[in-house]
Parts: sequence; structure tokens; C-alpha cells
Amino acid sequence: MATIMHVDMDSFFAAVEQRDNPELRGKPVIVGGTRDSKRGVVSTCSYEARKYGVHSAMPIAQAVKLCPHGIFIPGDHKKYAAVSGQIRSVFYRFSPVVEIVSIDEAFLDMTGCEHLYGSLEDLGRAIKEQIYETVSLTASVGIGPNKFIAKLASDYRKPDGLVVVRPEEVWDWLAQFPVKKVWGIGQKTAEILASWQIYTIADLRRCRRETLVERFGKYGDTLYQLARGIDPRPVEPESETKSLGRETTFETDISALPKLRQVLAELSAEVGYRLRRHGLWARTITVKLRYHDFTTITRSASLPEPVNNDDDIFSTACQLLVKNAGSRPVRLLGIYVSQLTSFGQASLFSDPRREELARVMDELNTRHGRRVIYKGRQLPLDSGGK
Ligand code: TTP
Ligand code: MG
Repeated sequence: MATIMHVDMDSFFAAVEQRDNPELRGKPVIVGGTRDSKRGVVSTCSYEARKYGVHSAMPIAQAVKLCPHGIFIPGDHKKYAAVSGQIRSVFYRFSPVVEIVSIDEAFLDMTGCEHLYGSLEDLGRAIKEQIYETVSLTASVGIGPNKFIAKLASDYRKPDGLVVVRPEEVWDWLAQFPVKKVWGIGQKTAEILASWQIYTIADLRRCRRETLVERFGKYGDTLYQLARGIDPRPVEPESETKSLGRETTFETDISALPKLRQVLAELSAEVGYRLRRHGLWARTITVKLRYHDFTTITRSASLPEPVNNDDDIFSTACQLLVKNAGSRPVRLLGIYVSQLTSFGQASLFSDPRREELARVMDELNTRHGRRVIYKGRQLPLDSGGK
């Protein structure tokens, strides 16, 4: 049986602000924009502000109404990224198998290391203490037999929580949760389930596997398993990432440049999303082309500064594409980024509005667990994207 630990910092950006300015402690602190910022959204807020109903992704203007005496701060992403780096270094003291999920959150595979600690509770306390000693911030920790349980557990007693769920406790402990807590269930799926009178995981267990598969396809099977506390997803370390990329093979070869550009835009967006999710920047962009006769070429360009914005990735890749495609039919198109660095500074030509747009798009896409917002250039040409 595996032992997975999930660590998530408490009100991360707001907690960093409270740490660095004692006057803010114990007060409702809202990070994301100044009080008068017209179009800002809340990145996060302190637990004191949550009592008023303020939460992440809410327009600042609404937060001002709910919490007029709140302290509104634009935020300092570079500082948060630096703190995140310090926290990561603590994770690696505990396990080499660390999956960084976001700026303040990670899974650690502790399987086989349990005996190094008196108990799983001791393990959880140890990592919380070491994080606190390193960055003077509290984290919530969940420990369970898989990722799904570990993440639910870290959320269960937030802030400053520590929850251990042993394999034999999973069945009963899980039953209470609303279906919304199940990985992958969004508003829409929850509504469908509600129309079947299914509100909790206990309710969900009454659903036959066949019924779920019939309604939700392959995900129905996942749902069936998650409801029973089964989650085979491994912890996927990506700390050693030297390069990352995406490629696609076409069903029929493509010669038309506009079509290839559209696919490249889509691939660039996926690669950009993955870079940003891992707090990485890339200096080298590579385009891979396999022609109809299987000859394969890669062409790279190195940039003066590391980038992780879709626009930068796409424009560089597109230049490489244009030089090498358009005449011969293409079987496969791929894009890779390499020379990766963590926490690169925003590029020289960076436009804060563009960074903000990327952040908002990423948030929406992450929240929905799938792509819900696109740039026009990614749209298929036959659906009006010409
Ligand atoms: P979360 O871990 O989701 O939130 P949190 O750490 O602020 O609070 P909690 O105690 O509930 O874990 O996100 C981590 C950071 O990511 C958060 O401090 C700010 C940023 N963030 C945004 O900028 N926008 C968002 O919509 C969310 C959810 C987070
Ligand atoms: Mg957090």
C-alpha cells in the first residue's frame, strides 16, 4: 500500500504578506489588486477575510463590498515564487518523488519511508515544522494511501491542519463528502448527479458502474473507483524536467500552412500551460516536423531571455514552421521547449496585461480541469477561426 502526502500552504500569498508586515496579522488581507482596481480579481485572501465571504477569483469590487475594511494588496508574484522555491527544497528532504502541483502545493510519495518516522502523524508534524522553520508559514498536510485521499485530507482541517487517513479508514471517512469534492467533478457533473438524487460519495456508491460509464464515458469508471477511495494515479515527479513538449500525428497528411499554424497554436498553448503550472521558463524552442515520407527534422531557436507565455512560444515556433513547411505534406508536428529555468523573471518585452491574461486563462482551465478558454488562433479554420 502506498503512502502519499499532500502539502498545501495556507492562504499562501496573503500569509506571505502577513508574515512580512506584522501590522497585517489577524486582519482581513485580500491579495489581487488595490481597492480601486476596476478589473482586478482576488488571488487569495487571509482566513480573516474569508469570514466575509471573500474568496479566490472574485472581482475585487465585490470583495470591497463584502469586506469594506479589508486591506487590499496588489501582490508580488516574484516574492511568492521565491518562497515557493524554499518550500520545495524542504519537500526534497522528505522524498525524491515530489510532484509540484502549483506554486503552493505538492504531492510526495512517502511509500517505503514510513519507518523513518515514529508514525504517520509524526511524519506530517515533521514536514509542517520544517516548512515553518524555513519560511515561517503554516501548511496543511494530508496523508493517505493515494493522491485523491491525501488531497482531500490536507483540505479537511485547513488552516494549519494535519489529517492522516489510514487505508482501513478510507471507506467510512470518504462517505460524508459532497460529490463536488471528487477529483474531476465540476458544476455540470454535480448537477447531473443531483438530478439522480446523488449528493454525497455515499450516494454515489449506490450507482452501478455501468450506469456511470453509460452517462460519463471513461470518466464514469474513474468516478466509480474514486467513490470507493481507489485512485491509481502515481505521483509524477517533474523536478528533473530538462525539456517538455507536445506532438501530434495527423490522420491525413497536411500541407496547408494555415492549418499547421492552428495546430501549432494549440500545441504552444499546452506547452505554455505546463511550463507555467510548474513555474518554469524556457530559453529554447524546437519545432519537430515529420514529412509524408517519414523524414524528420527538428529546428530550434534560442531566445535572449527565457519565456513561458503562449504568445512568445507560438511566435518563435511559427517562424520555424514557416521556414520548413508549406510545400511538403506533414505527418507529424511537435513543439518542444528546453533550457528550462525556475522562476525566470518576466521577459524584457513582457506586458503585464498579457501575463495577467495568461494567468486568468490558466486559472479557468485549471478550475475546469480541461480547456474552456482559447485564443482565436487555436480555433479550427472551419469553425469560423479564419
Ligand atoms: P490555493 O492553495 O488554492 O489557496 P490558498 O493557499 O491561498 O488558500 P488555502 O489555505 O485555501 O490553500 O492557491 C495558492 C495560491 O495561488 C494563492 O495563495 C493565490 C494563488 N491563486 C490565485 O492567484 N488565483 C486563484 O484563483 C487561486 C485558487 C489561487
Ligand atoms: Mg494553499
